[in-house]
Amino acid sequence: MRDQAPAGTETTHQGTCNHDCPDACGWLVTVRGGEAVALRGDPGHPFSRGALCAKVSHYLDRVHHPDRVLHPLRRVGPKGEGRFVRATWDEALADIAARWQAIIAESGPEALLPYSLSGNQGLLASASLDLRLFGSMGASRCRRSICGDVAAAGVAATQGRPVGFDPEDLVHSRYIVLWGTNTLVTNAHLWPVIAEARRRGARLVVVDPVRTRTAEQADWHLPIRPGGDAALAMAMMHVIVRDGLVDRDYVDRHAEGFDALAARLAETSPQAMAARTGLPPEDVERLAREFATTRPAALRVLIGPEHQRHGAMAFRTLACLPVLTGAWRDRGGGLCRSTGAMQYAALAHERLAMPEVHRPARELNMRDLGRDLLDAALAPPVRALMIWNTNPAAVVPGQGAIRRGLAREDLFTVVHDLLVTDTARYADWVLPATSQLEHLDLVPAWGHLHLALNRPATAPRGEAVSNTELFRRLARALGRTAPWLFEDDEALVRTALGSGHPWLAGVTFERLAEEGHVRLATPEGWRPFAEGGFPTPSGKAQLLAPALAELGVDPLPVATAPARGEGLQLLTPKSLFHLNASYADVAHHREKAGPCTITLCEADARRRGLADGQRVRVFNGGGALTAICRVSDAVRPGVALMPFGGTVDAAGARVGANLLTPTDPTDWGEGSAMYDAFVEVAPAA
Ligand SMILES: Nc1nc2c(c(=O)[nH]1)N[C@H]1C(S)=C(S)[C@@H](COP(=O)(O)OP(=O)(O)OC[C@H]3O[C@@H](n4cnc5c(=O)[nH]c(N)nc54)[C@H](O)[C@@H]3O)O[C@H]1N2
Ligand SMILES: Nc1nc2c(c(=O)[nH]1)N[C@H]1C(S)=C(S)[C@@H](COP(=O)(O)OP(=O)(O)OC[C@H]3O[C@@H](n4cnc5c(=O)[nH]c(N)nc54)[C@H](O)[C@@H]3O)O[C@H]1N2
Ligand SMILES: [Mo]
Repeated sequence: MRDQAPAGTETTHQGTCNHDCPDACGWLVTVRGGEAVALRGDPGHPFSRGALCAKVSHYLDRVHHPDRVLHPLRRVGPKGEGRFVRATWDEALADIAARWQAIIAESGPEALLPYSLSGNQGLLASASLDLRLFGSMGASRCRRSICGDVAAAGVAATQGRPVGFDPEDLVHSRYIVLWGTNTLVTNAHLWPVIAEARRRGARLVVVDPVRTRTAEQADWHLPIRPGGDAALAMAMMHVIVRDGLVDRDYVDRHAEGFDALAARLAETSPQAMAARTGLPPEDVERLAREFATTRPAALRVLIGPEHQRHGAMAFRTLACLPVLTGAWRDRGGGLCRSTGAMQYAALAHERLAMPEVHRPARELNMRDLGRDLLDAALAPPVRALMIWNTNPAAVVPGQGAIRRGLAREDLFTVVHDLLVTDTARYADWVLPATSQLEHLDLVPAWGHLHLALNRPATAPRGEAVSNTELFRRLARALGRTAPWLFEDDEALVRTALGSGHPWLAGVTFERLAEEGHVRLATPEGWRPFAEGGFPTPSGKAQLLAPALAELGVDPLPVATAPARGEGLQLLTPKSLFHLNASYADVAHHREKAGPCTITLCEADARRRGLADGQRVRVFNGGGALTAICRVSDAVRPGVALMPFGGTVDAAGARVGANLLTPTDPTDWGEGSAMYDAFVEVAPAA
């Protein structure tokens, strides 16, 4: 550790990015005199190979941010204003414990809502002592629903578990469809793998309503109508069945429900689906034939289409495609998605969570935070909120209601973060969190199979503490004594590694400390479903999924209709210079990201009398904000694009895209149909 190094000595430390991103990149940080002075990509990291993204290459600006929270802060001004004074940890912990205990005595433990997502996706930081502490208190549970749940639920309906093949195996693919994922922006370190596949002859297709940076680079872009994904997959399957391109041997042995599906597909020709897909039938014919006849053929997805009302059906239906064509037989063929489920399967995450000590408690969906905070009839009401690893005032749909809820005078809110976020501005207490340079953690990636150990490179700045240290301190302040609430970080890592899972064979704390990262030991040339073996009750892929009927969902895939609404459908996907709502607070980043924009096609702009560069008012029932209008054929008619992540609008008001997103649920999977937003755009007054 640099603390032991003589003054003036420069040391280099290996670490891993823990932002909520598939890439989980390796970095090297140079430390001089106890201060991190330079951070660069680790050329030895097998996936990120020395490259960092536009955000993390400036990570030290977050570490040394002039507004970094370095001490506990107690609110002095009104909620939302963001005025605080410094306090000690003892004062903060004593007050928090006393307030929680009083609330629990009056209203029961469910009146406390611990609320978190994966802002730090380290295993310790996101799913360890927090679950033990709040689970054993009987506090309300937070359903982390707004990222990936819907995609996973949809894929699992077809495959049993939402696993795909190793993304690095895309190098073997000869046909790659990036289906609703903007790889160059959201998963940039996969690009070299795709580029290598193309050098070896692969064709790259993008299915996205927007001509994204990724679509610009593809061989072929299909600008699908938002929400048209299930219809497109059904139309493709129609062609595949009609033209005899089904792998009958694979389907007969490894799938159930083919005849029922084939009967339904009679109705879903590319022509019949054209209004739903928004695509010319001849393009769909060609896509279907190319996908079915090129080997290996891969569908690459992350989450884009899940934020539509039929998001789960979209993923369920497109997971049927590689079953019909037998694409799973090939290395680099099948469905390629989040590797999170694989990493978690290998790690003893249940032993970190200790479900056996949890008391029964209600679950509140994070998507519904605004509604729940404002619901007087909720029994018990949410009276205390503990928030870490997320910034709901910026990232959760229905920003207006969330802020009204957070402003409730009778709500006691504690936020643990590195900066005073939009959410922290409403807190009674803001507690200082460590940066990724300052804590120990195990980082399971969801975009590749390398597991990393992140060791602290510097001491925590100020009085910052890691998430696990926060929960140990809270447990102590609450008078708890059970030893499992105080397990130290290294012991937690060792516990997580102790699953006995074959993919972790030979992986010890010592080895990880030495090497920094290891690849999960999946079998060489692993093809998850080459020989079937789907983890469903029958062991077969479920083209017909009886379990869905129990959820009130059609057990067969359905070519669901896109959402309809007044005005333009507003898509608010990820942007290059933001990591969700992080980095909006770093000044030069804000400049690079530029002001809040909304992009419309020429016809939609003309109809509203709008010109490129003009200041416009964007509004719907959720509220109104100011943006700069961009006119471009990169978006389809009827669609408006406002990248998500900024925390102020073009007039400087503290609002973002989620002011305009609805809180509607998805079909199943309990997620958020946040891209089913409809807005009007008019010249700004
Ligand atoms: N730079 C950057 N990288 C990030 C993040 C970030 O904020 N910034 N966030 C990280 C996180 S948390 C996640 S979950 C991943 C997400 O990674 P992705 O899933 O790749 O990203 P999204 O931007 O959510 O959506 C991808 C694409 O879906 C398209 N889309 C929207 N609706 C539809 C539809 O109905 N059908 C189809 N086919 N496409 C549709 C959008 O236009 C968008 O281009 O990115 C991670 N990486
Ligand atoms: N309109 C719209 N809304 C969206 C999306 C979209 O595409 N469009 N995407 C959705 C998706 S996929 C996601 S994942 C969510 C992301 O939503 P969030 O997870 O809330 O997004 P981040 O900005 O990554 O916020 C994480 C917060 O955690 C803090 N943090 C980082 N490390 C630590 C730590 O070690 N300890 C503590 N205590 N705090 C830490 C960061 O400083 C930051 O404030 O947003 C969702 N919302
Ligand atoms: Mo996400």
